[in-house]
Amino acid sequence: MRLIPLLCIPGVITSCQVREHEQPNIVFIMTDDHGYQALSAYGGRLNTTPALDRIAGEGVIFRNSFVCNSISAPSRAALLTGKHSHTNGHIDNRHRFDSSQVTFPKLLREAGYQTALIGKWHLQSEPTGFDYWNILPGQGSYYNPDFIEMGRRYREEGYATTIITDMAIDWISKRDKSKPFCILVHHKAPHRNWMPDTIDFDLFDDADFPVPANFFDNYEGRKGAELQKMSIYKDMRMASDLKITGTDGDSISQSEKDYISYLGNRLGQQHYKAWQEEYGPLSRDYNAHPLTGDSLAIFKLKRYLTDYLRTVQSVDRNTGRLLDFIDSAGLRDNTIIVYTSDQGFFLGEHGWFDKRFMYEESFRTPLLMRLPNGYNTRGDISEMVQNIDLAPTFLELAGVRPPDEMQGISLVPLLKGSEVRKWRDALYYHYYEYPGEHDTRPHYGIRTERYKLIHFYGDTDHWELYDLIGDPQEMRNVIDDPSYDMEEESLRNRLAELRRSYNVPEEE
Ligand code: SGN
Ligand code: CA
Repeated sequence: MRLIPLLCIPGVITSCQVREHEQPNIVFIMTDDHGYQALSAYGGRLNTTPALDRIAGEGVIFRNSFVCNSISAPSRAALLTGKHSHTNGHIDNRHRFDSSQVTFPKLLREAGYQTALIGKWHLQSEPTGFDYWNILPGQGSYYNPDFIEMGRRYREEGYATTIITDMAIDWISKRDKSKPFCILVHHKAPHRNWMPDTIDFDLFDDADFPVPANFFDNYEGRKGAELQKMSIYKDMRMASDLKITGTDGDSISQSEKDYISYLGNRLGQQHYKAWQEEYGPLSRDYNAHPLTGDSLAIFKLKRYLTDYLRTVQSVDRNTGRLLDFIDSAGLRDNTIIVYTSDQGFFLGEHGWFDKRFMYEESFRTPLLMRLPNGYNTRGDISEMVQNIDLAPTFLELAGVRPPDEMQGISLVPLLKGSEVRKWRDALYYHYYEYPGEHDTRPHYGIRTERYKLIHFYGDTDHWELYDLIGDPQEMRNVIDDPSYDMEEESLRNRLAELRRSYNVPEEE
């Protein structure tokens, strides 16, 4: 454990062991596309995640945690910089991160931390601010993934989630023990195309997943929701997404050809055999009794959830392994464990997969923390927090004053259990990527505890207003309902104010 030297007066070393004077280690675990609905601590009924629940059970669970732009690279840039997308410049997945920017790993390093990044990065430019980095190129592969270790590209045998966890444990074991450390353990899972570890093939075989009440949503009165291509029924691919091959008969689609050749190149003999044994019979059964209409939609939903949740179980098991290692290495008391995802995900709500929207399932993201000694809070934290808050939080924990230019708010007062009289009462959100995969239209908006106002633009120009108390699933756009006129006006003003306070350019 390292103490901030200025606060240590020789001879009174015990006074330095007061919580505020320690620099805790930081283990920042992040997954890619893990919706809170698939994490049992959030009350989901789809699966059980004992290790992730353990973080919440021994620490805190943020019940109202959100992102500022629900897509991978922008979310990662916001996390590193503590800034909204328009400020850090990384507005969509196509950009290259300006790595000369101030980020929390750089500042931690200056404050004496040893820093490491392992796993998904997705920012195109090389990582900066890390003593050690080993990243998946682009989206990375589930099986036998390529890695780029400090500039050297090579292939690692095995399953990505397990490999990334092994690497994290290895780095922590071999670190310079005279310094505090911060490690980013960033998984690929459970990102599309949801390829489970072969050891998880028996999971969820007999599961009877509930079909979300709005699975057959017709998007009436919600143009933003109507304009997309992320329908499980229409847009999910039988072969690469659902692993059901041969449905095109003799005229095999290019997408199925690509999937088969990907498997051949990536899986290696042993995994390929297990893969065929798992999905061969499923494909044969399906082709013997092909489905159409609603039955096909529900078949696709269940097939999707089965593989998605299997990849989540591997994350859970590996996180358990990492937690056990941290505890057995004697690091428990002076280490903060943070678990989050780069954004939420649709698991059949509105008939969808993917994210991008400011609607609840993708706007929210799980956030769990197990706290080091001296931080007394346990259980639920209900304040609205956002991914831009993590950078200032990590800095304050390390005794570093977050730079004024960071737009997030440190969560430390919430973690200390101090009475927080005034917390933010509104969140700003902005999604930009268009045209792009899934066709989600660009939009920005404001969310308060009760309401959400969204402006969709681009080749559309319309507003949506939701009253989340009576309509948590966002099925009724009340923008034209006169009984909401007053709320609408006040939300429009508040949104304009928020945009001014975050210096959003007028034209965006
Ligand atoms: C891939 C996926 C998309 C997904 C994006 C962005 N298609 O392109 O479904 O929205 O990644 O995801 S796939 O067929 O190639 O799997 S993100 O999390 O990296 O932003
Ligand atoms: Ca993602």
